[in-house]
Amino acid sequence: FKERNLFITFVLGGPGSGKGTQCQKIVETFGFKHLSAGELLRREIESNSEQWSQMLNTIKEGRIVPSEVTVKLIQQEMESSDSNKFLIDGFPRTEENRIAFEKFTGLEPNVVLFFDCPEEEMVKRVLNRNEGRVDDNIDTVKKRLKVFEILNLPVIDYYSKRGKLHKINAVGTEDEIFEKVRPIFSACAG
Ligand code: UP5
Ligand code: MG
Repeated sequence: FKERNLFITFVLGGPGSGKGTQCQKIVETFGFKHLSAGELLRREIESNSEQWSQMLNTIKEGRIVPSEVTVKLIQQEMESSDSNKFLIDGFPRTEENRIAFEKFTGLEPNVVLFFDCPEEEMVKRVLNRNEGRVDDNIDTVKKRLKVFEILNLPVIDYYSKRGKLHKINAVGTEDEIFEKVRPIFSACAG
């Protein structure tokens, strides 16, 4: 990895804050490789891997899958990609995730985005999504919000203190929000 001179962006925010939506726009405009940790886990469950039933339960409960599982999936994707610019969406969820990623990959993010969205708006978006996700129901959303607040906010705080955090108000249309994202990458990853 070290020799590849990678540019890594972590994309954080609560459930339904628009991480996936904005990542798609960043990919179209700046040509990053998008890796959604949640998507990788859902794909792993569908492929009937050894731990699929445990992972499915964890996601239904809105809890966090063990770091070694997620980090391994992300690392494999990065190794098999020829891109140098990665958007890692929805990871790290916990301080433990963050430390495991640093330890196993030897990498740190260049930039961290945080889509800051009010809870009512996040709930509304998730419940409207209708893509058949097992965790898009009111009970699980409430749990996901709690887990976000307790476990992910400390990670966000960590990157804020290190001067890597870009906090973006995630209320508005998708295009309005992207106009706040664009300058971050125009400046550093053009
Ligand atoms: N939408 C988007 N932008 C909008 C806007 N500006 N105005 C109005 N609507 C907007 O958006 C959500 C919905 O809102 C969509 O319908 C969209 O069209 C609309 P989306 O871009 O999908 O939001 P996103 O932040 O990506 O929401 P998501 O639900 O994917 O976030 P989560 O963080 O909850 O889900 P994720 O897939 O990352 O994780 C799922 C679960 O996997 C976790 O709860 C956890 O159990 C597990 N997980 C781990 O254990 N470890 C990990 O490292 C990652 C995940
Ligand atoms: Mg998503």
